[in-house]
Amino acid sequence: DASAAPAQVRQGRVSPERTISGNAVAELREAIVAKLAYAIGRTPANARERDWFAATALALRDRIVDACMDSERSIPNKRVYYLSLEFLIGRLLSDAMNNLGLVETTRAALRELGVDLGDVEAAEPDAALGNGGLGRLAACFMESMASLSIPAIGYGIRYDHGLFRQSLEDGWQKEAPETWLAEGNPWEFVRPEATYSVGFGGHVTMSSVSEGVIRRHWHPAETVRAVAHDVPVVGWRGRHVNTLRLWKAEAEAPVDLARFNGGDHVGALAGRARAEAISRVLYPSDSSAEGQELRLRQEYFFTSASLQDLVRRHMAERGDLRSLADHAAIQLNDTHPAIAVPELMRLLLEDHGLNWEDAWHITTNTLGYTNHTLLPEALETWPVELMERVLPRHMQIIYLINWMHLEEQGKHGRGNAAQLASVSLIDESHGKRVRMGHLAFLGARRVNGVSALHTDLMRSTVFKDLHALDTDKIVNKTNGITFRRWLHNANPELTALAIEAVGPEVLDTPELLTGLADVASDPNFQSRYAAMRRSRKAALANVVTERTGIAIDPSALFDVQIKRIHEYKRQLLNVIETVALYQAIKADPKRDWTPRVKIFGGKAAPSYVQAKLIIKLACDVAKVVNADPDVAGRLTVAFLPNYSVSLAEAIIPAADLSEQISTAGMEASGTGNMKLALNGALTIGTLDGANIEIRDHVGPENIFIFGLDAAGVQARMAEPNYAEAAIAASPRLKAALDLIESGRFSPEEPGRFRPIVDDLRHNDRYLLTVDFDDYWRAQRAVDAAWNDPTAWWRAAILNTARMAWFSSDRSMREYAEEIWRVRVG
Ligand code: B1H
Repeated sequence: DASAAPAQVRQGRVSPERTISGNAVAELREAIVAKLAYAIGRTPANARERDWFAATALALRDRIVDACMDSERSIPNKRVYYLSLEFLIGRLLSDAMNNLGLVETTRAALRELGVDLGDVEAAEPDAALGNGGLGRLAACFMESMASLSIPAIGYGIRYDHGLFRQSLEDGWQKEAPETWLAEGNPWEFVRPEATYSVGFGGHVTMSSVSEGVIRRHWHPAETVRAVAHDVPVVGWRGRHVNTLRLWKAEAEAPVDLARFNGGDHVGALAGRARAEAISRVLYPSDSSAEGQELRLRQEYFFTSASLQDLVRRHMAERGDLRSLADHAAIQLNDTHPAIAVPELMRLLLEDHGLNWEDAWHITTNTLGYTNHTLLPEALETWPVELMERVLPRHMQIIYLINWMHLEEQGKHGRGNAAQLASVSLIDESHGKRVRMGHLAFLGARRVNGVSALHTDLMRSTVFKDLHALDTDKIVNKTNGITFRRWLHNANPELTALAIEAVGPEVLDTPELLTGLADVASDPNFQSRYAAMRRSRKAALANVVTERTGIAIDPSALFDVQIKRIHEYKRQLLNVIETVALYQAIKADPKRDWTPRVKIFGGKAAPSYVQAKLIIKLACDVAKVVNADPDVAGRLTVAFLPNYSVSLAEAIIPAADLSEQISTAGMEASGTGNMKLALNGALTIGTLDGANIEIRDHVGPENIFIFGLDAAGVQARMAEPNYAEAAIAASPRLKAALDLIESGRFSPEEPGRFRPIVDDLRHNDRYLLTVDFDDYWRAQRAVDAAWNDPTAWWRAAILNTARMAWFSSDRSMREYAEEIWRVRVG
């Protein structure tokens, strides 16, 4: 009910602007029209939405540049360098407007031109330079560092093609290239003066400098140019601006003139294609390591360019690399930039003439490493043979680091073969491979996990023996999310309610959200909170119908699972529960079933056959369920194609129930869980990753926990035939599996889902069968809770009230203090 909503809501967004001045509106309007004319070459009469977007972005970028000049007036004492192969930043316009306090000014300026701000925002392509949580975390951290005035530069790759576009053709995932740069990028500045050469291949020679000192020199066979493209990141209230510096790969020479003149006109371009391939496309796998040479080239390319850039900056500012650790903190986002360890050593040893001890001291006091997963298939290792061919000098340095590291073990009496094998940088169990996690661990001063449970598991499993060598090294830094995007921008109505209840200071101090607890039982506040949700659900229902043709009822419970499709995340558990619920409703159609809409969204890695089959199953189940009059109005299923950051912004405020149902011990943290709980969805989840900390904050009575915990999972996995036993003990599960196996959902191909059911019966690595009954129980508890609206909305409001700790501002303060030792603000 919009009439109950406060003024800001009807305008669509909250911003820190107290008043909009007519002058400011006129100025911005003129600026936009000028950009449209002189930067884009259009008139208001013939401009498309995309042109208005570009003109608006360029006009706002000018304001950011003004703020930037202020940020850069003095040299900061210490900078953070955040190296990440992924930055899943999504759209930037609403971030920029909101943080500059120019939302309403921009809206008014465009309105005077007859243009709707919402349409302009929708014309911005998502910058999908990441796969999922890891890349989105990097984007949230960049925004928080800018908002906290932590001087920082993010370094990554400017992929021509970000994460693929997903379509569903008869329920099968199809991938198409993503083309976010097709019409240019108005946010970026090309910096040709910041260009570096990055070498590959070749050989290493030696020379003796003076008595006893041998120096080694790398002669790469090939070099590629890395050209900086800067995207400004403006913080809250425009107080500070940082830079996201993305590298584009270019050939040293556009054509091979010798070959060209020899008549080989096509061959003359081969080198260029090979060089430019490095920044062509994002690898689309999430939580599994891609062992291809091009991937290694990407990793080294952006790491080397970034280190060269920061070393050059340090030399210009300080003149002596010995003080690097005092003025630079380099954070490695997972092992993807772990080659930074030998690369920084190489730069210090070869380009700057330091000795080994000094270089190692500087390296290990400058680097930090964040681990994001313990799944074996995601732990990066590179064959020694490949490393020797692509990065021969780095391989030598890695061997030397390893030699010294293992000698040290011997000195401390930890010399037994098994211990040495487990801490060695080289895994010799299936061909020689370099363990990038171990390399990053040794090279870093601090190593962190991303939730309390995950950090404990790092200490007790994958890094157990390394941890024993230095028990202070591993620390926990639970992930966070930026509230500016995931609450204020994505859910202006909820933000307006919060402002009304606890005051506008909540925009700066999320801890004030706890004040909502006082009104959690207030019927008036509850009804407005419910009205907020209802309007978001109506909006999402339109999106679902537009994109899938499926009609959904906004008064039903919206049950949402949005994330990459992966077996450990157990979308299949949710689908099987859907099938069981379908059977239960059909068996007893007269009962007052709680109306539910199950919404799925997420991409599968293109080569992940089983994950794609799970998508197909969800779509086939949806087709049968949605067409069955027996369940109409009680159960509807929709798979929304092409899940993305901007789609998440539409789904999250509309969710009643958040599915966080990974096998305990496998989801390092999760961050979608935080976004949904902050927006007042109740969580149904396992004791995994940050779910545990979410439960601790919102209270066990305001979350639905089920299933084995991580220790229980470990124990059960050791038992023989646990899946068989679980299925035999659960008639409901058995019936659901039998129905799927019978071909009921795939009559045109009855055996289609055999591989899924067979795997569950005989393998079930993710203990879906074991957790099924308790999941069913928890889902029925959700049904019952939904039927008590007063209790439901109270729990939802308490979720919003108690999620403040999950702000990425808190995460960044913790990193700043305990890992980077850099001042905030
Ligand atoms: C996470 C990845 C990841 N963990 C390999 N690991 C990749 C691994 O392209 N690759 O090779 C890409 C991504 N991503 C996620 O990080 C965790 O699964 C989440 O639980 C966590 O919330 C997120 C941020 O820490």
